[in-house]
Amino acid sequence: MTLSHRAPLALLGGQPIFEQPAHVGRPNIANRQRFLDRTGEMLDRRWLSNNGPLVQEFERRIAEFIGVKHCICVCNATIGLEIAIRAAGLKGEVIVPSFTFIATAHALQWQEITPVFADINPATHNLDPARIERHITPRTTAILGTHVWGRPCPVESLAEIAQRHGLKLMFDAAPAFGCSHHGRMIGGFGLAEVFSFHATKFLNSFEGGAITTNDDEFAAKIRLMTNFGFSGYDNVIYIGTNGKMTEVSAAMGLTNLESIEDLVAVNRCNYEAYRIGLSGIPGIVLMPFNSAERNNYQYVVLEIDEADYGLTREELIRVLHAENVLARKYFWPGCHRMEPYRSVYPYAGIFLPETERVAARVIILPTGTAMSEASVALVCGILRSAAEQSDKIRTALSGKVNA
Ligand code: T4K
Repeated sequence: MTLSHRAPLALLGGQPIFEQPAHVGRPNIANRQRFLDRTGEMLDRRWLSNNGPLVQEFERRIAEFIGVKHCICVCNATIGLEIAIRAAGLKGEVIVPSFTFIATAHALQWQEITPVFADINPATHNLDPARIERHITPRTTAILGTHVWGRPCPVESLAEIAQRHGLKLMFDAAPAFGCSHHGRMIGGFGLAEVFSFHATKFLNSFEGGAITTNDDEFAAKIRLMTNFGFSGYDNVIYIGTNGKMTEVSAAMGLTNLESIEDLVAVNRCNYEAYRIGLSGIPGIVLMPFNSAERNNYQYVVLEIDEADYGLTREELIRVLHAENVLARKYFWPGCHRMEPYRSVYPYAGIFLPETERVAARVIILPTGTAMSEASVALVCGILRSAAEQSDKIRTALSGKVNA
């Protein structure tokens, strides 16, 4: 897979250090045989979707793992968010971070609810409670926080603000499966939380997600809304949609869930290798995780300070991509700079200085079972060489731009 980290950088005339692309979000596939056995049994049963036995088992296991009363699996987290938002009766305006995946905002706008973007705390990349109240208006109905990178939102402060203003509180927990906050697993906070099991998440069910809640009535409503609103044969009592998870997705999810500790261990090992390999490189800060909590370590997040590193984030991305390290810039440029929000609120950035600053500095590096400590060391070697040769790289890049 790899050549040598001593080879010249590809942008300076060398061969790419990685022969095959190293992706952010390469799927983890735990016990292949166990998955195939489950799938074979599923085919024998001829029960492929609509609340089948594998989905029921996956829901039970997730609820047990998190310690939450209800889990409803869905076909993806975006639909999960849409269902939870509709079931909660949100309307008008909902406060969300702009520093999140676009699905958080779109799930609201899709239902003609206005996402109102609030700024983040630059130290955590999560919503900053001190910057929320200025956005609350008579039309505000909820706060929808995202546990960015799987690091928990300031749940208590958000709950206090929500309660004081009579707002609902929900969480986009797409990246946070397997993470805890003050010793409690994420999934039980607010009215509901929504996880993603997309292929790129550390625990995947191909596509998929789950809505978790401790509210019995809310859970019952969500379950029906996920299946068109049907309450028994021939009786529809809500506007619903088709949010059902398939059996084959649940087979994958269950199989990966059985190996969750191994998957976390690999991510943790890679994270440690990055921490050691990046130490001492000026201008690079590796986002820390609180080791007193459970973390899934699925995102390796760097902030690049151009003045100290010698290259901008964009220049470094070009260096990495030339080496076949397909680092990403999540969540650049922020939801408020994407359509339709960019056109509707062209000046939203005035209220989002930290979002804009962080979004311009962040790089996400590959991890997961497709990476090894050795390949992580090579990525770190690239980052170190790039800093040492930043002048040459800038010259090479300006040549490419001018060519
Ligand atoms: N809220 C938050 C905070 C989220 O982060 C997300 C999803 C959601 C809500 C919505 O959840 P879902 O509705 O998706 O369940 C990816 C994922 O598609 C998306 O699920 C994820 N967040 C987001 C952070 O990342 P893209 O547009 O970056 O995906 P893409 O196609 O560029 O793939 C990422 C990398 O992974 C590429 O280098 C290719 C590689 N890859 C991808 C797939 C699917 C593979 O190697 N194998 C694969 O099978 O959004």
